[in-house]
Amino acid sequence: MNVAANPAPRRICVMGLGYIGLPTASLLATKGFDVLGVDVKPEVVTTINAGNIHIREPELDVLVRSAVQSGQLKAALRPAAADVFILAVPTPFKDGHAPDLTFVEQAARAVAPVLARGNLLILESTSPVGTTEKVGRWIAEQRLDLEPTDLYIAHCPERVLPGQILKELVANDRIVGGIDAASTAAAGAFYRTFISGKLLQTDSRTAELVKLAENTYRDVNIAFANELSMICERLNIDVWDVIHLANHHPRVNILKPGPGVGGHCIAVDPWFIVHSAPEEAQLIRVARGVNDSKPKYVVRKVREEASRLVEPTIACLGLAYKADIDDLRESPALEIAARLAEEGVGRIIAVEPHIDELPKRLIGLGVRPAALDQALNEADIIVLLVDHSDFRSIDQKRLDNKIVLDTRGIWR
Ligand code: SAJ
Repeated sequence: MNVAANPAPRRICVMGLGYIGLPTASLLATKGFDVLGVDVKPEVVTTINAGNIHIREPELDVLVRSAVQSGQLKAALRPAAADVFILAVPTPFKDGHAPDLTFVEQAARAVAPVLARGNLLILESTSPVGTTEKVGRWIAEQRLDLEPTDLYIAHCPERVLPGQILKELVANDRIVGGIDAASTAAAGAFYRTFISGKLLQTDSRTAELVKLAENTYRDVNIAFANELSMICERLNIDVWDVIHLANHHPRVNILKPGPGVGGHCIAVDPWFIVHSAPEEAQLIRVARGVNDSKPKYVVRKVREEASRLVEPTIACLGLAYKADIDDLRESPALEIAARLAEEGVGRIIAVEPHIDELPKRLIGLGVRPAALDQALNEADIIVLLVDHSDFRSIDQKRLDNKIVLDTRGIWR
């Protein structure tokens, strides 16, 4: 029998104050919980304790400021005793696309000394199947004084879309899977206190695979769209017409092609499935390959156009991994701009309205930052890489007499 869970948890400790941890910590703080947010980076802790934020996400600044001002949210470098612990740390991959669980292990081992009987520990990080059970084992190694049934351990994968995090944090349905039935119930009861979506209960291994399956489904669908775009190019057919018309079928929903798939989730998570079932995960691996090859394909297209001009100026519009955000992680747009510069395809200028400074890698390659207006004036070739709102709304007459490669289909 499990030791009784705290029926009214009050103190929450959130490990990791990134795109998931910070919104979660500040939301819980504004719901009246006493929240300690923990991050390994001192500058992140200082920024948050001053009521500021280190990432951009709509309305997050207001939420964090009010959470900190009310005294309900504090940031620190180390965890402290609490009723509920949430691990929201990155789960990247290492060489060979093998999952890197270093941050999860470090977070689990960091909380182990402060855990007490009846505590609930939730892993929100997207993780390979079996990770939640591993968290339990890492803690057991350090806390020989605790029985397995003294703690409640569950996976509740984050599912929020960057750009809409605060809305989706509350509104999305959540999957909760414990390492045993009591853990599932305890985690479910906790989330019910602050989400309005449905709570769907299962075990931890199923919850882990559900999350991976969601992102992989999207990756495979986008790979299909990307492959279709290359087929259309060969057949001289407009891919956007094909997808628009096909999607009028009641059971067809093809996603959009683009310059490739970026971000820290969709381009990463399918590898966790491939790594755990390499022989079976054939389609998933090929889809990853298709999406990863798209930036090179775009570079080749730009090179073909550039070869017809003498020293062309090429404007790359957008560097973020998707529209209306500042996140450059795994961004295909960034990769394309860098490759164009590396290969000396032309004089490269880059427009990214959501960042203040170009990444060092691009500066080192001689890429110059530009405002949109300036880029539209100076460029011979315009490569639209991100469908930011600022780019959608330009007067299309500005594109006359330019060579335009619109990888997102926004100017059709
Ligand atoms: N993309 C396309 N075509 C499309 C849709 C997206 O090329 O039709 C590209 C985007 O431009 C971007 C990449 O795919 O480069 C990923 O963008 P996204 O908006 O599909 O997803 P993320 O990575 O921002 O967030 C995803 C979401 N997962 C699903 O929609 C199934 C989100 O709900 C997850 O919480 C998040 O991953 C995560 O953290 O796992």
